[in-house]
Amino acid sequence: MTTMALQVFSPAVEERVAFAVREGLGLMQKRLPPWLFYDEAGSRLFEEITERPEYYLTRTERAILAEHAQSIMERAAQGRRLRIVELGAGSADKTRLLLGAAVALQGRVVYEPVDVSASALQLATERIEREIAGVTVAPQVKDYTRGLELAETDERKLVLYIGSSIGNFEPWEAENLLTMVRTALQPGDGLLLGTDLVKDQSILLPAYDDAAGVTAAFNLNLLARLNRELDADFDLESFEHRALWNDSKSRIEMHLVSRIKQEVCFRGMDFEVRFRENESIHTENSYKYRIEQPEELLTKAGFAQEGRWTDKRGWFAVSLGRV
Ligand code: AVI
Repeated sequence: MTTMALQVFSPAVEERVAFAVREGLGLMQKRLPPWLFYDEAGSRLFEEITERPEYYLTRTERAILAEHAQSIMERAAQGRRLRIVELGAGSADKTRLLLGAAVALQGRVVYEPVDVSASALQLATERIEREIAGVTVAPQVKDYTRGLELAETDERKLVLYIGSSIGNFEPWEAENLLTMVRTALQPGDGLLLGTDLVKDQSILLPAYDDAAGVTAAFNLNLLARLNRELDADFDLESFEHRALWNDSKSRIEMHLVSRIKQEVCFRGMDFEVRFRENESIHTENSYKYRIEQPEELLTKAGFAQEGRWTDKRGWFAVSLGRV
């Protein structure tokens, strides 16, 4: 049995899922939080999304890191030895570029990925230790959104928060999260932040509604998770995936829309929910930033922006903030 399976069936996780359902599906605009996407199947589907041709984010950020990893590391280190912490490490794929650059700069590096998924961390640890000589992995199984504790070390810390995960938070939550990260750091430490930038809807929308239907499967998997974990009876065929661009909020929204009027029963928690035809559950926001906004966000959280790297098309930005 994998550690992920242990986590899914632990009472704490189940209670959190049940709480999110009761709270979110009782609202006028029904909502479910995006962390619910990431069970084992959902994490796999997300990895698949990142390989879809329409999902430009991962490719674009990877290209920025491939081109600038060395200067990013030099700028972050400023002559000191770095220790690299990554929030929400997942499969830690793009991180390898940065770790390679850190090893080239200082010979060896300690890498501390922080993630709620023990199985994802285990995979990342094995792969990185096997593939990059000079990296020592010190994984931390933790939900970083609920607090961050970092060991005091002589090294300068660089926290990686890449992949535009910050965009899945409301602006006020994003500011609180980065402020919390800053308070866990010492003066001189840094934060490397990846943010997706505003662009034409003709690019944005397909990224969240790919032709192969992987994003649709990712969204609908959330209902399959509730069926399994809370003994709900969602008929997945009677819901459809919808992605839309909310211009006034500068975000992509993902919804699950009920094709019919129906009632869904959560037998595991004595709870029922009614849906009108075309009524939606809002499952995710993905904020897209104007080029000046990452710096504003860093500043509000108490960092000074020290560097910014973008791709030629200006689709994605990687920013370095310093405490
Ligand atoms: C994890 N996060 C940055 C992704 C995004 O683009 O907002 C999640 C995602 N949702 C649909 N596709 C990818």
